[in-house]
Amino acid sequence: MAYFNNISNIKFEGASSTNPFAFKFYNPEEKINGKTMEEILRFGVAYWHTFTEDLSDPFGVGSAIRPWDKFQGMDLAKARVEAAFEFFEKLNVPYFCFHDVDIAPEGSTLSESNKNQDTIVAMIKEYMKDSKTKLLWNTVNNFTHPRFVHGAGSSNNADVFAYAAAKVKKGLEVGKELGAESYVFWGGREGYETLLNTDMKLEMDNLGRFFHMAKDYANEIGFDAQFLIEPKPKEPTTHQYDFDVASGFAFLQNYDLQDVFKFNIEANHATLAGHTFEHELRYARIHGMLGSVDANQGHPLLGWDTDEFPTDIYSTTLAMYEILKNDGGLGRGGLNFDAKVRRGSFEPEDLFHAHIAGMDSFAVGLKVAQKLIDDNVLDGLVEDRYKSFEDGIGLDIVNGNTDFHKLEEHALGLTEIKNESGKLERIKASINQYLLRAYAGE
Ligand code: XLS
Ligand code: NI
Ligand code: NI
Repeated sequence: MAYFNNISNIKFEGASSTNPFAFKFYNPEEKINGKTMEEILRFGVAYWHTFTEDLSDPFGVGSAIRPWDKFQGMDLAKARVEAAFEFFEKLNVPYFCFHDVDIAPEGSTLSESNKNQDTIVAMIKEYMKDSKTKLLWNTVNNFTHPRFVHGAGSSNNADVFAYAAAKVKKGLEVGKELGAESYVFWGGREGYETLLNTDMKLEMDNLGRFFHMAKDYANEIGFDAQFLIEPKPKEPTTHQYDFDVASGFAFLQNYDLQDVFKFNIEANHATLAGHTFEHELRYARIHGMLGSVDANQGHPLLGWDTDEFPTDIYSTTLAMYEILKNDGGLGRGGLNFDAKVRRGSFEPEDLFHAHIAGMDSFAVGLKVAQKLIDDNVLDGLVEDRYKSFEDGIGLDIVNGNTDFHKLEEHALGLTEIKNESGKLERIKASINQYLLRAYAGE
């Protein structure tokens, strides 16, 4: 059965196209520095926001009109799979991502839930045979159901800890069955609401144990996906244990998990943590921990994780700059649109417009970032800014050939300290120039 009858395959038509159902900048075959856009950007569709989401918000019920909503239960789950693969094909997207509960309804027992999942996973596997779209990552939802009210891997209740582990065990099996590139742990309720009733040390230790057992099981079944932690500072808890990349990295090192995990970095989580998207990408990149990206954006006037589709090309440019600079690019990760259409964009075709907007925005970002790198726009300035570490006392510092005695001696000998301009406005003007040149097709 077809669900998007009025929409045909989305093609690249170029910057001057007026067709709302065409890519203006994302040309999957176009090569950038020897690799195609499709290979570099590795776009993924988030199953939950696209096929399961009803667009409700804390003040309003769902508004989404979805042609598959006439079904219920397992029939609905099956209809969503049909719709999903039609959507993937029409959008020509290489990847998708899901949580266990996005694809199949939870049963009244764990074994019933597993059985429901088995049915849908088998169906997805069949569809994947005739589709180019592969599984970027899967995960399990250990946060929505009331049993997770006090957390999952960091719950005070050992039964809940066990239940969460059983769900992840199944998630790892499903990931292996469908050939997932990565496996995500988003700590939905891994944090606390108040310290007044919380044993923080035990909760964090347990979380560490949880991750080790997950890795052991993945090894046991031969599931070699890249494990990813997705930091978020708050929501739904007041404080999440994987607050941002820096605290997540400290956690991983404390529990000797730094070689097992990388980070899945979400733009909107970065801004909720008081960082820019590119800060989080840079922090992960310089530590060899950049694994994948949840591509979205927050609203500058709202404090909530609004998960908007990314359309800010300034931000996508700086993000792509970090990604291109990352050793191996996105590796086994990708750009997963963990993004939902606005509540007012409730028509099925809005799902296409939203993805086209996001894909075009990252394509622009990719092209501009590559130019900034090719023309040495930022690197040259940065290198120049740190040139004092290339010889003399600076080189001694960098090589570890100095100590406080020698540094004091150097300082005492200084008659004048000269700083130079950081040239921020010049840099920003250059970025604007490169963005506008991209529009002009230069
Ligand atoms: C929620 C998270 C979630 C993860 C997957 O804020 O972004 O959607 O990406 O569980
Ligand atoms: Ni996310
Ligand atoms: Ni999020």
